[in-house]
Amino acid sequence: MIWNESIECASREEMRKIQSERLIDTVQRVYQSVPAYRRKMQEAGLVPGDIKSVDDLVKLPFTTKSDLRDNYPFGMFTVPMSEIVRIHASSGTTGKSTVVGYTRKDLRVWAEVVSRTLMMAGVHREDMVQIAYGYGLFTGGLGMHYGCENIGASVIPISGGNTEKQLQLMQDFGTTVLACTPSYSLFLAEEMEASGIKKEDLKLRVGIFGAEPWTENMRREIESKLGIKAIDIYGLSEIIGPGVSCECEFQAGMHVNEDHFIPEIIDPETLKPLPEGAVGELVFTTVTKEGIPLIRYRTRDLTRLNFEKCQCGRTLVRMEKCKGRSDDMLIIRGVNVFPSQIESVLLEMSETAPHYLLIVERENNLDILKVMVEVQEQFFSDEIKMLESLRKKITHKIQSTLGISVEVKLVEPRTIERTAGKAKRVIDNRKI
Ligand code: DLL
Repeated sequence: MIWNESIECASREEMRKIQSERLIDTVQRVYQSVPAYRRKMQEAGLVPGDIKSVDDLVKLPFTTKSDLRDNYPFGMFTVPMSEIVRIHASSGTTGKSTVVGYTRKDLRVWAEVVSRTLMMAGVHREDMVQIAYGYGLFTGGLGMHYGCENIGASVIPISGGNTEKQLQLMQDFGTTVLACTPSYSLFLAEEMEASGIKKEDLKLRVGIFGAEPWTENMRREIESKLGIKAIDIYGLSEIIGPGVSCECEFQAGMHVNEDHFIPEIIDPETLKPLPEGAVGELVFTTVTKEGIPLIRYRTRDLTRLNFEKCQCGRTLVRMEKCKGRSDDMLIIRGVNVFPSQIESVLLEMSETAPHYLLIVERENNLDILKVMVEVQEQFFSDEIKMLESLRKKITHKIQSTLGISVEVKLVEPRTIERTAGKAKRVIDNRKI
């Protein structure tokens, strides 16, 4: 089943026409209402009239996370706050989060694109969908929620965590669709095994997994342990949240909802567009968003595009599974973490040196973040009590900045390796 056949199966010419009309309108709107965009376009010697079709997209300047930080919190919004009905946020590179706002129409578009992705995954109104993505500032929970309601499926808005209850409701309510991060689905599978629940005891059929990178090997493991079809869903808060793209039942790349979000692939070094099929950094331009439209937003995710028609009948361009990032962002238990966030916490404290090492492990399918921190000479003491209270203080500060738990280990001054070149701050031991 296809949710919106005329769009999802449109010819390339039809799609380009829709994109061009919407792009022209978006560029006009951002130029008029957002000083930051007007300035950037003026610097590039552009006026909105120069953008006549999608072919002119490449003329426009890029937008990055730092533009959002510089205009924190609402400076990139194109409408007055009275039009904004929802706010979400994700991690910024330092202390300030990346904030996005939605108008009523934006929420309708979001429900529409998530509805399409659910149908791609083979979900329908008879399904019972357990949403174990976090609800709150993170876009995962609420984003999936309204899409599910829109197609008429029954939603269990359980949010993340509380594993015992997840398993209980899965059995009692007969959950058929599980939506969560792929690593959490494996954790659930392991807990099932430990508590003697067999996959045959459940009615699970489909999993909609995203918000973090995962491999084909992980897919095979999840599919066999839970007895389901595991579907990859992609999105980012800046563009809308989940629902930017998703796999169909053929699991051969994620169909991008390109009538709303136009993708491009660029070389992250030269910033030049790459030829069709090449791997590079994914860039999106939103062409229907009202609250915070983004022009050529650099996602930092690396992938490639495939414009061939899919076996499912959809013509929406497909993006391959993400192959990594062009920056140092980590995703720990679905939460985006920038090493610079930890650095800024340490810089604020007099007891610590800004020398640290992050070690990421996956134990029982759960990500563990260990932070080794160097203590300043004058604060380093042999007294265990004092060091322990300092460790607790640092742990608390880092946890409240990142929003996830961390294990902090204090180390003696000058023990973290110094390098002449780029410091190696992260050791990621997860096999993903
Ligand atoms: O993670 C939105 C989302 C929620 C997507 C639920 C899918 C399901 P952010 O917190 O802003 O938004 O993080 C966005 O997460 O730039 C990617 O690096 C990564 N990411 C998201 N989906 C995938 C995926 C949500 N399927 C960042 N594969 C993005 C790999 C993903 N990475």
